[in-house]
Amino acid sequence: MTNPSFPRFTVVGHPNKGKSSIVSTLTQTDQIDISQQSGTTENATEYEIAMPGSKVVLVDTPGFQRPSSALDWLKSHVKDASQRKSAVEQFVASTECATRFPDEVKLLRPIMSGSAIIYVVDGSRPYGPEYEFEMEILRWSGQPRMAIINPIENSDYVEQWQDALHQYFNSVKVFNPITAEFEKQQELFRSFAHLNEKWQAQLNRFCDDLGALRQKQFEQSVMILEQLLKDVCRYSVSQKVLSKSQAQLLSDPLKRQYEHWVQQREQQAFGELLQVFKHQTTSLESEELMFPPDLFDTEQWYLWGLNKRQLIVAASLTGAMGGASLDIFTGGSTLLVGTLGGGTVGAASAVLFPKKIAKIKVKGVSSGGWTAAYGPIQNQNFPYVIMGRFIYFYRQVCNLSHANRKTLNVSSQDLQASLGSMAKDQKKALNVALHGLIRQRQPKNLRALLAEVIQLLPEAISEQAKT
Ligand SMILES: Nc1nc2c(ncn2[C@@H]2O[C@H](COP(=O)(O)OP(=O)(O)O)[C@@H](O)[C@H]2O)c(=O)[nH]1
Ligand SMILES: [Mg+2]
Repeated sequence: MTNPSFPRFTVVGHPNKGKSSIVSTLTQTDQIDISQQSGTTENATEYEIAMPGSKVVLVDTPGFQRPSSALDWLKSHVKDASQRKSAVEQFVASTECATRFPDEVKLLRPIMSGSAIIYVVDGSRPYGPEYEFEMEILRWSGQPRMAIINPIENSDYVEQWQDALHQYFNSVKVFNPITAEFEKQQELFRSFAHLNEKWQAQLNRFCDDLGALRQKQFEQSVMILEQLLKDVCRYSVSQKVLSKSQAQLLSDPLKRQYEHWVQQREQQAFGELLQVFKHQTTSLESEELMFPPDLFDTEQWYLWGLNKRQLIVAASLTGAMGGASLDIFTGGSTLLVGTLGGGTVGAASAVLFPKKIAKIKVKGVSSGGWTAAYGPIQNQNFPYVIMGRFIYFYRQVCNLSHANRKTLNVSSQDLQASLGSMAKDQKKALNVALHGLIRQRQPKNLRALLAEVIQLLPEAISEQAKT
């Protein structure tokens, strides 16, 4: 049994009101069964949320099944209000009740051993007197209690519920476990702190720990992206053969091998990200986690990375095209870059976007024989594409509640607008760093820049990802 001095909350209510969903979201685990099937949760189960300096326990329970008869039993065992709490204790200990009211006994047991109560209702369904039996039983327990209104389909009856619930509960909150983002979850824990004074300090500490964990998850995500970019920008594949003509034949197979590796490497990064956020059941192997558009369809790349004009502007800021060619495109003035004509864009893109992502290189080896090599990458947009796709996925993962069991996808997302909104200095620094990767350098400020870019992207992406 968990030490009762830790804050403990038992989540109770009618079946199918989202109790398990709330526990899943708050404990940040997707290992809890959630289903439309009534009776999915059969036993009271404890879930610990252990932080470096604090711990909270949530108890998921089966729903009330026979609250009206259970209340009758309780009423028949008291003479006056002073005996109510001990009647509930008797109820929990009684073998007769364990047979007649197994669900009620299971859900009341952790409450009577010292846990606070979280009562869950559905704000999209009307209030009705049938809920009063269970609320009355909970009141009899004498334990600190709050109610959560879960607006499952809509908020139509939230106000009506609030009026009723306030008569039975110290505190009433609206909370949707499927859509609640991190801040909402943290806020809910903060409101738990007011339920029981002796837990207040621990719960505040716990909320601070949650914030620290979140920050750590962010930093780990940035590191995963940084490593991904470094790896894909430096990757190349080669093979030794005997003759030049054999080497030339290797162009296609090497290219395929190269592309496959990059795709796998990207998937690996997505998998690492899911782990950081403890999404264990979201499988990367699933069909839905394919990543269209094909990474190597250059036309599609512009959707992910920068468009041609943005790349030219970025390149001109960094001198990536070399002084001479830049003069041709801009008439010698970077001020003109913003007003590039179509022809100039075309000419510049020939420099910036070699037809192939990478080139096949065939070389004679001094010790005899030939090598054919494919890679590393040459296309300037490549790191932007990798970055854009990763951030899109990151946004979904970090905002995905653990009760939300939908399959994640990466769909075509226009990142141009958001990258375009970066300050000029930032844009330039980022481009220098990414260009450095292509030139096989190790830019020192890359991680800091990526952290800025990840934070900069608009909420629009997470909004879109929610639906
Ligand atoms: N759309 C939506 N569905 C929800 C929400 N909360 C729960 N559900 C769904 O309602 C069903 C019952 O949820 P569950 O957590 O198992 O309820 P419990 O029986 O009270 O534990 C599941 O299919 C959930 O996916 C919510 O806030 N929004
Ligand atoms: Mg359940």
